[in-house]
Amino acid sequence: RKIVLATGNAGKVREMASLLAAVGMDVVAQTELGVGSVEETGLTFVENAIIKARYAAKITGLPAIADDSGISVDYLGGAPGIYSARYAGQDGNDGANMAKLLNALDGVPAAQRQAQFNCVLVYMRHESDPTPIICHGRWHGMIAEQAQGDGGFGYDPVFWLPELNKTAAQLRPEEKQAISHRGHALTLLLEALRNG
Ligand code: ITT
Repeated sequence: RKIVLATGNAGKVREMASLLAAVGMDVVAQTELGVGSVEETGLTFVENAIIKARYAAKITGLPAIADDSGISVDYLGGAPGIYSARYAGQDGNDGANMAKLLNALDGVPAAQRQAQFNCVLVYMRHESDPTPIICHGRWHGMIAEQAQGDGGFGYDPVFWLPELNKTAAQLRPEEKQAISHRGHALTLLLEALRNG
């Protein structure tokens, strides 16, 4: 049975679809089924992921997996967090978002540039599933002084990994998957689906 990936973000689809297909899941992106975006009115990653999964399940009649994620910067009190996609305006422009973030940290020393990515994945069997599966992954790093690398998506070029001396955008897809917030959340989700 098909499962709809409840995201309009091509980067997320790339990172999730192949792994899910590899374990035999028949996944299809919501855009291929004509599902548009829904307003994310929640105050947490969990609430927004549920809103998106529920909406896609309702429109398609299929089980749905949604991803709500973002980057939280210590120096900014956790911003942009759930507002990461809209940090520099409604259109979710990666370049503008990164430019705004680098600007907000201009002159801030390395020791105060800690950040983390969070990813919440929600699996809903149907629109009114009362017990959605909720998985959370986290990834610690720092905000780079400038963007580097062209892999990944979103904020990856400014997410600096001191122990690897690289940004997330300088990792190969399988390297990112092994350590990222989304990779961790996906591992947990697959485990939960296997057990239940
Ligand atoms: P959907 O809601 O359709 O899934 P979206 O891009 O609007 O797409 P979010 O509301 O969850 O998704 O926003 C996620 C934000 O966090 C967005 O700015 C992404 O670029 C960023 N982000 C999430 N995971 C990331 C990753 O692995 N690398 C870089 N940036 C990431």
